[in-house]
Amino acid sequence: MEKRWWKESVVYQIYPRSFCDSNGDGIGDLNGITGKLDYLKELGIDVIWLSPVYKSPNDDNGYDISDYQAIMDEFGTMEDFDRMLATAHEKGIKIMMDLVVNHTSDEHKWFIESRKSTDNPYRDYYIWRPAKEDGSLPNNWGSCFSGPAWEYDKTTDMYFLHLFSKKQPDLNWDNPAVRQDVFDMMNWWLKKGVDGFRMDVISLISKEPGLPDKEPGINGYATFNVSANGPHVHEYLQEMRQKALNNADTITVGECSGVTLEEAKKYARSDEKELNMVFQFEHMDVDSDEKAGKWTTRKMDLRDLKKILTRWQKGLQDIAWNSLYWENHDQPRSVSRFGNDSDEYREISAKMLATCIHMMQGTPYVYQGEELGMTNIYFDKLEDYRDIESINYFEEFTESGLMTPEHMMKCLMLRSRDNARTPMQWDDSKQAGFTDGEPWIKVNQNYKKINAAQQLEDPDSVFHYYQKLIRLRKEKDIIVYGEFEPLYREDEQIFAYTRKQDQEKLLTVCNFSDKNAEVEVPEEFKGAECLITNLGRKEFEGKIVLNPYEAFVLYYKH
Ligand code: TEU
Ligand code: CA
Repeated sequence: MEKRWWKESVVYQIYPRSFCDSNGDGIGDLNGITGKLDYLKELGIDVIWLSPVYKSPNDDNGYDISDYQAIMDEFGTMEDFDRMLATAHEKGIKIMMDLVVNHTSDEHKWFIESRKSTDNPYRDYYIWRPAKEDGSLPNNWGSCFSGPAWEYDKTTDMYFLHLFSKKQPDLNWDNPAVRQDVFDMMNWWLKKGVDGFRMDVISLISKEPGLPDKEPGINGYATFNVSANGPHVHEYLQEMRQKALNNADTITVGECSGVTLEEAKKYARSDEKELNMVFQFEHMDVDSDEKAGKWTTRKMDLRDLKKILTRWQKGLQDIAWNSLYWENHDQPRSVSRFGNDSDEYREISAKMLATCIHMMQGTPYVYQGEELGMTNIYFDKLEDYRDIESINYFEEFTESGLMTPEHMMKCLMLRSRDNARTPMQWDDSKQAGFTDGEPWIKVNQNYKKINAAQQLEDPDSVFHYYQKLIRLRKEKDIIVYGEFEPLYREDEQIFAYTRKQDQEKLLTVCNFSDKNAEVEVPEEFKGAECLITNLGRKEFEGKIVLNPYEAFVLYYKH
């Protein structure tokens, strides 16, 4: 397998609004990030994925961009950005930008022009359609944030497409001028010295010709994923590779909603004609409901999770490259979702989850606070929520009678994106050391117990466990490149697998349950060395009984 630095790296995602506020306005900012680079250096990560910092009216917290070449007022200035980039580089940390080009803000100058008249030069930068003959919407597609994906604009008596909020009109990638403008913008950032891009919903950029109606979901609209993996998406990404990405040594990951294994082999094929890797979502849907999607209180069945991750591990082996993640700014906290956030098991289960994901094949991503075992916030009042998705769906589902307010509130508590967006917990001072002012979203009240300062002091903390996993990756090539093979596929409590490469092998065993679990350590690991474990076990031979959420990794060299 080809060796690549981006395969050997660990990426850390920063959601700037919630990371660190340097000036007391309650909103995290670029200078706040610069001040915490030593913390990240200490953790040992190689690359930062920076969620959007561009100029934005913040309808969707920066994922609605009104100027790709300017910094959001609340986050600072371009000089602040340049200083952050230079300081990161001095410390050997790379910066990966969030490229949000499926859509812009409706306040972007292209859209302001586009909506003026049907013959404006920017008209075809977006997707405009008249109503159907009977006066109904152009098609039945829905927005990811509830309601239809079409917004009426009276100036030209037409609708524009928005797969996300109505302040996020979709760009028309079939227009070569759009593509060229995007590539020019990417080159401008590459010239500045950024090291790559995480590409927001890049799987959605090529829309099916004719924009046909699709199977409707629970609220009567087809999901935004109907636009995934469209007819020209690979062609456009290959063009992007040639016209922009090849101008630098980049790391790229496509956020690919609706991606299948077969499609991922095209996006992330090892011939490097498109992207280095993709974020797939199958394991994020493991606790979804067939009809209501994420808005459910369902718990996952471990066997489903194993089946999904095993399929991706084996399916991409030697063909393409995986990204590995439990969390990001769109998902609830993993320790609350896949582990156990009770006082008794929070730390142990956070370490178990970290072991499980970091020992697989692929590039691991750590989302801010995950390395502390930060938990869901479980807001129980709508007014505490800030996320457009949570607020819109609460209104739509309860007003239409699809769900009772009580049930919908329970779903939000478990699934809202705001669970991951509460401020980073730096220390036990007021507002968790995130800000001197009033934070834009409430701080989780468990910050006195769960915070970075305390964990930096404690050699057994979740932080130091992540640090060790990251260090091990630098010491043992097999953690990056070894071939994956699952064990005990039908076991309902244990996720175990091996990695093999030449004379070396690894065994990872994780108990995902709050009960003891019996496991037989394979003969071939007799006498193996333990690389890491979350409960201090010393004996690893034959039949052993694992404690709740126990995990360990054995290493053997012939
Ligand atoms: O997310 C798009 C996406 O497919 C989802 O992760 C989606 O937001 C989630 O499933 C809803 O529950 C990206 C960004 O990561 C997200 O923050 C933006 O809101 C969205 O695109 C629009 O830019
Ligand atoms: Ca600030």
